[in-house]
Amino acid sequence: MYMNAQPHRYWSGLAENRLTRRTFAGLLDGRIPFIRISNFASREECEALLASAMKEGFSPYRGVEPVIDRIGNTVFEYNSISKHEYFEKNIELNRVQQRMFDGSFNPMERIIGLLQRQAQRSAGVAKNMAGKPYYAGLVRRIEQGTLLHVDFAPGEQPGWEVADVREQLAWNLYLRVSGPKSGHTHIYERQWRPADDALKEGVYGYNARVVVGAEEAIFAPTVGEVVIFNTRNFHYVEPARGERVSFTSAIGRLPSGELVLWS
Ligand SMILES: O=C(O)CCC(=O)C(=O)O
Ligand SMILES: [Fe+2]
Repeated sequence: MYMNAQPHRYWSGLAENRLTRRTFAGLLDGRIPFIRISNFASREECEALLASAMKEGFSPYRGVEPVIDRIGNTVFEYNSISKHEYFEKNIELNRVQQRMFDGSFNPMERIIGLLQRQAQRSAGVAKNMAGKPYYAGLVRRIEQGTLLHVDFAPGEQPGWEVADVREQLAWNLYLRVSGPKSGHTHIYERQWRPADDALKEGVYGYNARVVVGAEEAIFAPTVGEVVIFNTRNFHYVEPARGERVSFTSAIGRLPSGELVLWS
C-alpha cells in the first residue's frame, strides 16, 4: 500500500537545469524556484563584457541603500519622475549598451534566442504604445546585498505598458564572482500580494515577517551561468565578499502569451 505513495517533493528541490517549454511554464506558475542554464556564456565572454562595461563606468541607483551600482536605465528609478524622460534617456543609454556589446557579445540576443527556441515563446524587448523600446539589460554590481523585495511591475509601476504583464521573471548572467561562498540569492515560496505593502520598509524592502513559514530556495552565483526566477516571489541577495557583477533584465508574460524584456 505505502509503496505507491509519492514521496513529498519540496519546492526548493524542484530547481531545473534545463530551459524547456515545460520548465519555463513551471516558473511562470511559481511551481519551481528557478531554472539554471550553465555555460550560457564563456568566461572570456563574461570578462570581455565586464571590461567594456568598466570603460563606460558604473553609477549608483537613485536612493537605494545598500548601494547598487549599474550601467543602464530602469523603470524603477523613473517611476516617480517621468515616463517621457525615461524614453528620452534610453536613446543615449542604448548607444552605450551597443558599444559594450560591440566590444564583447550580445547577451540580449542570446537570451531572446533561447526563449524562442527552448521555451518556445515569442519574445522581444518591451515597447511603449508609440513603439519606443524600453531599456533592457543592465550590468549590475550587487556587492553589499539587497533588502528582501519583489520585482513585479503590475504592483509597482501601474501606468507603464509593462504593468500589463501577468507574470514577471528575471534572468541574471553572472559575469564575475570573486567569493563563490558568499553573495547567494535566496528566493521564497511566497508571492507578493497587495496587502503585503503594509510590511514595506524603505524604498523597496519588506519586513522579514512577510516570509515567515515560507520555504526558501538558495543558489550560489557562478560565472557564465544564467539563473531565471520568478521575481514576484520575495527574494534577496546576501552581501558578497569581493566582486559580484551580473547582466540582467526582467522577462514578463503579456496576456497574449508574448514575452517582453525590460529593466
Ligand atoms: O543578483 C541576483 O542574484 C538577483 C538580483 C535580483 O534581485 C533580481 O534579479 O531581481
Ligand atoms: Fe530582485
